[in-house]
Amino acid sequence: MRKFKKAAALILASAMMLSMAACGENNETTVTTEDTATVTDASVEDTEEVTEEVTEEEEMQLENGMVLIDLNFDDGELQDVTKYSNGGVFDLTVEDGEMVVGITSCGNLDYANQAYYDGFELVKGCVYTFTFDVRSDIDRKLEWRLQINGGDYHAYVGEYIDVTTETQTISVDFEMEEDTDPAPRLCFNMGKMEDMDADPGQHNIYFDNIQLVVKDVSNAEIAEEVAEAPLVSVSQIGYLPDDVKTVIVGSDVDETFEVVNIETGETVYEGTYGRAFYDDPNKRKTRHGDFSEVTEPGTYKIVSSDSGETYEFTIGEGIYDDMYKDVILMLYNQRCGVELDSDISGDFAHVACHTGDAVVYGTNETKDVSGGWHDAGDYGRYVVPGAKTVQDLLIAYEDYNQTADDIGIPESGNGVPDLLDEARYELEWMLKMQDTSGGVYHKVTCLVFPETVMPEEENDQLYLAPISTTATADFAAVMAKASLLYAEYDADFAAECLEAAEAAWAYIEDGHDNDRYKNPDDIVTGEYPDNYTSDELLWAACELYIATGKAEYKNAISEYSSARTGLGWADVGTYGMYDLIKADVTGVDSEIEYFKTKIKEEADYIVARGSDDGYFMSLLTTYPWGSNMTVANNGMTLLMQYKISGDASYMEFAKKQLDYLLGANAVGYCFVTGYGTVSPQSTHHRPSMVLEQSMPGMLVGGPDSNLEDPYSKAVLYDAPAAQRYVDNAQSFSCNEITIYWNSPLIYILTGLK
Ligand code: 9MR
Ligand code: ZN
Repeated sequence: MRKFKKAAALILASAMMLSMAACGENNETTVTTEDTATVTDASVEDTEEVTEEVTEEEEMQLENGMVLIDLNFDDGELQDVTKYSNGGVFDLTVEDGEMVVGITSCGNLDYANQAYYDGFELVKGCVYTFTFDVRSDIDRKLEWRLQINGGDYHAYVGEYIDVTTETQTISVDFEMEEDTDPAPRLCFNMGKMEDMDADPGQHNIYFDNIQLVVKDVSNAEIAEEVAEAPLVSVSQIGYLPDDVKTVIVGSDVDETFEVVNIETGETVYEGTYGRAFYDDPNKRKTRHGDFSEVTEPGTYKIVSSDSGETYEFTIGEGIYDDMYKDVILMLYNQRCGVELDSDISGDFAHVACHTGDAVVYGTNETKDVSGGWHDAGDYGRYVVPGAKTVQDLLIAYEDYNQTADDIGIPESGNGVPDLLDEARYELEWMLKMQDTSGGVYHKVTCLVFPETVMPEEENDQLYLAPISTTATADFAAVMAKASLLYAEYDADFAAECLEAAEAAWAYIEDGHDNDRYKNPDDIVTGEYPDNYTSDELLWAACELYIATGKAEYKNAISEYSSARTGLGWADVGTYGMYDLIKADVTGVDSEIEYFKTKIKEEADYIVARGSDDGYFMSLLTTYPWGSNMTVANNGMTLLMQYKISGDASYMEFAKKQLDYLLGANAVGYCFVTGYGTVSPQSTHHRPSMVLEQSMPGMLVGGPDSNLEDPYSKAVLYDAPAAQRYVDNAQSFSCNEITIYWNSPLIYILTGLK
């Protein structure tokens, strides 16, 4: 099996970044310097050779005297030094070959004014010299630090220093005592220092010749060999006996495979792979092998004659049962404003959080909006993604008659299906998020993201962010739908939902169809921005028409019928179209026909594109933040099309999307925590970070080809698109979790289990 030295690759990464910075090159393409290796990014067909070159380079790369940070500002550029303010006011410029921090206000925190720099590495055991020149218009303190860029942001090294009008050269030697960090952050904190009685007012601080140099590599610890993902993959959970079963190998070697029963050691099936084809998202050749003939329940692995073997998996009925409960209980564990029961949540139990009233942003008014689910690894509660999550639960219940009342939430056994009970927890909160005008507040969060603390320890003031069209329309849609589904269990609640839905619609119709959400300057939590609102309006109109039969909603359906399809938090059109098709209401025949063609087109595209992909994905080479949601949503579209058409081939392809999420992918992960042989351990989920164990049943975001956090930028820059995934809590764009990534998984599991 192909192995590589992680540290070596990382060291080379730093060197590459340095040389790219030197030649002003931002994109990650071929870098050739005289005495370093040549690493090609495009067409890495012969990976073996490239890997060896990287390994050979390792000792040569980390050597005494190597300059990792070199900021002299001589060319008038900030050289990627970035400004970050937390309540302070300042600007960052370069004048006369120096970096000038022009401070107007020091705010309230020592990091209220911060300048930072990323893009280097600190290797365990290595000794470094950190140097810079600094002076200031006034005598004051500042703090410099080289810190972990995530979690508790602790400093590896740093100090508070007194700066004066005289230029001083600060020079510190230090050894990196902690584990190698491929993506630390250098920062200068210039906010309110402890010894400041009053804000010192306008002043400048000047920096020059900021350098980090390798001083002594003799005790540097080169990381141990790390095995890459297996080249042969299947779902790590497994297959129902009658499933179509495919093994995927990322190689073009002409080889065969055997399905081996783990208990008996016997080979129960011998197979051959199909043709090899180039798989662009993984930059290598791929082959598929079919082992559907194996139907006998048991535990197996697949051994390929040349490329190694898969992890164990099971064939049998009920293989998803435990996971199914946990992915639903994940929502229970995200409940806010209530104590979590330790019998259900185990170590993740906690007392009620976020119980204080929220301030309506820009007013003195306060409001109780307790309840609902925490969105993700942060504790914000956002209406837009909450509505998607609720809808996924509602249609999982409706489409598959999923009336299970034994999932293990506190309401289990109350005679109401658990999917409805869990969804109601969010719906009750959403009702509180509606203003008396009918409009719905976009979200409730503190001004900034919380530190790495348990939810009850986030005690800053909560704010209700302004009303938005998307929140109001999404709210109208799920409330209208809820009014139908809850009627048989609680007529009063159903009536309340419908009234709220109609009030929300009326608010939009009243000339408020233009409330495009944007974070106010001082609220920096998740934005969920979306300028395109026709799909939200279509969804609301469809659900309201189904619930009431009123002409105004029918008219709105035709007005917005050309809206985009989609099942994300931003594109929601398919929800309305699908429900309208299912409800088969009168008066909208032509729209229903048109929506059928739209959903079919979408499903056919997923199948057509996915059939040419190594892992049956339709994403080509763009894996967005939360790509696992796209995959799960594609599974939903396919299951919807199966329901509409009765054509089982769509269901078969939906199962391929599930297989990918559970291990049939190029990175070798079952993306649901706690399940499969290899699942994410280090998730960007604050309770999991505090407790140093990942809560089970969470679907992580997955590969993000756009590298949207510093950690993934540092370690994945040379990985092909579909392999830009890293199991590290600092990588919030790969390894966070959300309620609306779990919910499409709940839907497809409900349909496929
Ligand atoms: O899921 C969201 C993703 O589609 C966006 O690209 C990203 C950046 O805007 O934000 C994601 O949502 C995050 C939200 O803003 C705050 N809570 C955590 C969410 C998941 O990372
Ligand atoms: Zn909370």
